[in-house]
Amino acid sequence: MLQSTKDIRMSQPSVLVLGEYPDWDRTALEEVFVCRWVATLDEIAGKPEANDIRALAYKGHSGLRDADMATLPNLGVIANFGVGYDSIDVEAATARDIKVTNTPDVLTDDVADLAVGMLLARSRKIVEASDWVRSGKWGRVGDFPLQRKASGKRCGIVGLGRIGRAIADRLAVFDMEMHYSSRAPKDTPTDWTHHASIEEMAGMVDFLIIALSGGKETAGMVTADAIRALGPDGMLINISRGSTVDEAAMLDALENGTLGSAALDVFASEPHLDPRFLALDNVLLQPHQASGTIETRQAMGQLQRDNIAAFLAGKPLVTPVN
Ligand code: 8YV
Repeated sequence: MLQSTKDIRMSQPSVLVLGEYPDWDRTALEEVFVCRWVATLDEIAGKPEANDIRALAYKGHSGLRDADMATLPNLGVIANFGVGYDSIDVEAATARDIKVTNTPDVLTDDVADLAVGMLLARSRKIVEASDWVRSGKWGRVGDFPLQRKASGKRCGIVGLGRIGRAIADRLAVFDMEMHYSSRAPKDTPTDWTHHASIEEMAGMVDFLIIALSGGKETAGMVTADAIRALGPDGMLINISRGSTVDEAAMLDALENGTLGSAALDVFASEPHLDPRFLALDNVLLQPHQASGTIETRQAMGQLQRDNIAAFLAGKPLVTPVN
């Protein structure tokens, strides 16, 4: 997919790289493009070299707004490192004739794997059980307390896109009764139940797994009512974006036991999450690491570079968003 270095390299940096990248991405970006590396856009804003930038390799969740795009007058593409592009104002990019690309598909397996891993880990308290062994309680106190079975339970997936579907396919093998919510019914096995209402579905399942994309359209979609409907025996699992849940309502419900438990990889104010989470013993907390394997992060970096290379070569983008 990548063009030859000769085709793409220019004398001035044309690719601005924003965010933290591992060595393999740094080397590969430098090999193919003439890059300028910045920690923030302020480092280049207003300088003459800002005019040379045609592509932005973007990694992060802090936000790329219209005013940020305005600092790069000749920007043509924002290549996002990630499937979710909720931190980029795509409408503003489109208005400025800037293309946005993302990294779908290559991370689906990992995100689905982690969702299933979190469900099992929280159901069987695998982390706590490990601490039981390490602390010597097994020998001193006795057997670890019994937990609830996961296989055969009822599972509701909120958002049956690529990732939601991959989670559902995995959990169907655990003999789970499968429910999903989406605007319209999807092409699924006939025994999966579609719900137009998340609240209705939440009242009928043991596990509610959020696999929505982030952004304005999905903000707060998992409401206090849905959390209440999931109930004291229910578990909420979120591998999408913290913004999709009414986080304050979830914290209240976890504190007062009206929601049984949660397993969360994402938070509204991550990485500085609400300290109330840390005081809870009915949550499994993960550091937004669902796509965090070497294989997947390498594939995401490659796809990001492929999109930039396609753009600079005037070819169709590999995974365009707008
Ligand atoms: C992050 C993600 O991109 O793909 C997404 O939408 O949330 C993650 O894979 C990853 O943390 C790199 O920033």
